[in-house]
Amino acid sequence: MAIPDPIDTALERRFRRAQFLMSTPDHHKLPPDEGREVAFAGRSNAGKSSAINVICDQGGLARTSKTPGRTQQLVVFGLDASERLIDLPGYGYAKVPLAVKRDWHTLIDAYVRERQALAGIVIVSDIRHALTDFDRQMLAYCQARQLRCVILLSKADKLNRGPATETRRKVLREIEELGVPTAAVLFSSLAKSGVAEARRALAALLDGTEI
Ligand SMILES: Nc1nc2c(ncn2[C@@H]2O[C@H](COP(=O)(O)OP(=O)(O)OP(=O)(O)O)[C@@H](O)[C@H]2O)c(=O)[nH]1
Ligand SMILES: [Mg+2]
Repeated sequence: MAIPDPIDTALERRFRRAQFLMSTPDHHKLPPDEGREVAFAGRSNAGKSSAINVICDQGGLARTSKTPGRTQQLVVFGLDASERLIDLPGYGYAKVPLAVKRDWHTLIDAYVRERQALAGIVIVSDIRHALTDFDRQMLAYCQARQLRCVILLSKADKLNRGPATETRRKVLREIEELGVPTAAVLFSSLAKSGVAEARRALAALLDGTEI
């Protein structure tokens, strides 16, 4: 068996500490806007909540569901007193009433535009559909706010290695022109692949180190 890298072991410990803090439909009710946080954004059903659970090695931490539209508020997990992960509602879910969809979009937009503690965005994008127009919109926000970004190409278990690697290359090529510092990770919550790489990229967002 391979000996785990000490950096990865330390990061596993860091993310395992995640605890549910609160959820709110109002970004003004979040914990005080200080410290650092990283938010998980992406299309409904892309696998945001599942990714948080695998990265934090806690099956039931964030609620997941087969049907899109599970996460409906800003859900906050604390890693320690000054570091948080935020699970955002999914974008683009067709089946909720238009008024509700508008509320979610307004919530996400306001949070991403105003939150000072936001240290970076994780865009979770189903590798079979990456990038979506929503993902591009999030990247535009990152560009406007000079936020760094990690793209988790999720459900990588659904593609063979070759096409998965090609998608990653294509995504990075597209983003290059935006000038947003970005990492792209082939990730599967199901197969638990890309987890150590995802933790390293997230830690870099939180720590302000190179991604
Ligand atoms: N095959 C496969 N399925 C996955 C993976 N990650 C998530 N899923 C499935 O995709 C569905 C949606 O997962 P969630 O984590 O709830 O997705 P979400 O992005 O949080 O969805 P919303 O909260 O509705 O926006 C669930 O049925 C998961 O089991 C993965 O890596 N591989
Ligand atoms: Mg969710």
